[in-house]
Amino acid sequence: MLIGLVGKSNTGKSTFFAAATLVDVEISNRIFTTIEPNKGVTYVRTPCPCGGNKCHPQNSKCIDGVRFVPVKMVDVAGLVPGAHEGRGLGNKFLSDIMEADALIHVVDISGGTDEQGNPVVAGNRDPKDDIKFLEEEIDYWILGILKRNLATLSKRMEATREKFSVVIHSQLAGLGIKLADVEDAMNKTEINQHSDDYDILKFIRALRERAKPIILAANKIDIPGSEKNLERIKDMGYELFPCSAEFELALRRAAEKGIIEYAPGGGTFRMLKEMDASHSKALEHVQSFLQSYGSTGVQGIIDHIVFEVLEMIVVYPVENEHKLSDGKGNVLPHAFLMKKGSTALDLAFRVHEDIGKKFIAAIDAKSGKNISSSYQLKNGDVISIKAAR
Ligand SMILES: Nc1nc2c(ncn2[C@@H]2O[C@H](COP(=O)(O)OP(=O)(O)OP(=O)(O)O)[C@@H](O)[C@H]2O)c(=O)[nH]1
Ligand SMILES: [Mg+2]
Repeated sequence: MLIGLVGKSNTGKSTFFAAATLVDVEISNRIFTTIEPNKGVTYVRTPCPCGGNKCHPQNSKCIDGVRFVPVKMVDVAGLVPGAHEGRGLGNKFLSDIMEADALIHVVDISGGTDEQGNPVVAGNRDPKDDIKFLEEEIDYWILGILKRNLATLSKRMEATREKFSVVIHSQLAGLGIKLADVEDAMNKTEINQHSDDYDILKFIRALRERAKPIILAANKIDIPGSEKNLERIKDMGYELFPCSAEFELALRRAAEKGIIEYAPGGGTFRMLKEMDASHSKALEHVQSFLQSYGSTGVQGIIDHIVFEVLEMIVVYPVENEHKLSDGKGNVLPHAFLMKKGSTALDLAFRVHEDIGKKFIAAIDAKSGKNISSSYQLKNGDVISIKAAR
């Protein structure tokens, strides 16, 4: 699972990335700070079936009964309108987010960056004007990829009698797009090998909406005036998720240094060490922000994209359904992210291909009941799979 951070330059993508992954990356108030992509690991939060009692995660973390499951994240260079015509850094680096399952479009909701990403006085730019261009740039980029070989592919199609959807799918294979996504978008828009750019773009839009969902992060909500912009743009029908990447980064770094106790996504923190006046004043400011907003919003956006938009659930395979452990006695060792609708058999294959092939039965460890191979997994299920030896 990979989440990509995209948007105009200077909106706070790298700050969001650093807050989410604690990877040290360059952050600055100038245009095109990031050129090469930053890659790291972030986590989604979900209640752990251990309920705060001792467990032994091997591929994730558990803090006080909250399981943090890893998800990859990539932060790329800023995109400017007209990138597909070569403006700014162009859109070649979009290939860095090619394999992302979903994208977070980071918008500067304070209106403090102009069209290109240069800093301006907050409120001087309408953030609404930054929302639409990104989808268009991504669509034109996909159009470029598709058209590059379309003529050759059409000939191949005539020769091999392959379906048009298969040909298109092979052309877009590097984008992590499934054949079912292509077929679905084709049914909605009816394109064929003779379609013009206008119709192909309609198809691409339908494809992108399904295969690369984008959610809008309204970043820099801590800056005065941002709230007004947020409400105004929400009233126009946009769904925006407010956040302050800067505050989340400050909290996570302070927690890392042992200055405060803070669980990512939490609504509060606890001071552990005395601080000088300016630092403790800054943290007081963050505390009062948390009191009004409930959280910085960063963790909530990551959780939303994985659980709601991508419809994933977390499932815990165990060997011993009584002790909820693996063969070595590790309690709840593995937490797997799986697509909603996955079955007990899918989980068996996920654990190991051999276990999938030799599947005999499965037990729902919470109820102790036998379940069939076609049982649809629920979020938080603890499942013991029995396979032939
Ligand atoms: N007030 C405030 N400032 C922020 C926030 N997030 C980022 N910033 C500031 O915005 C500026 C740009 O941040 P970056 O994270 O470097 O932005 P970027 O989108 O990665 O920029 P490029 O790499 O150039 O595309 C920096 O000065 C950050 O400190 C936030 O939530 N609140
Ligand atoms: Mg950056």
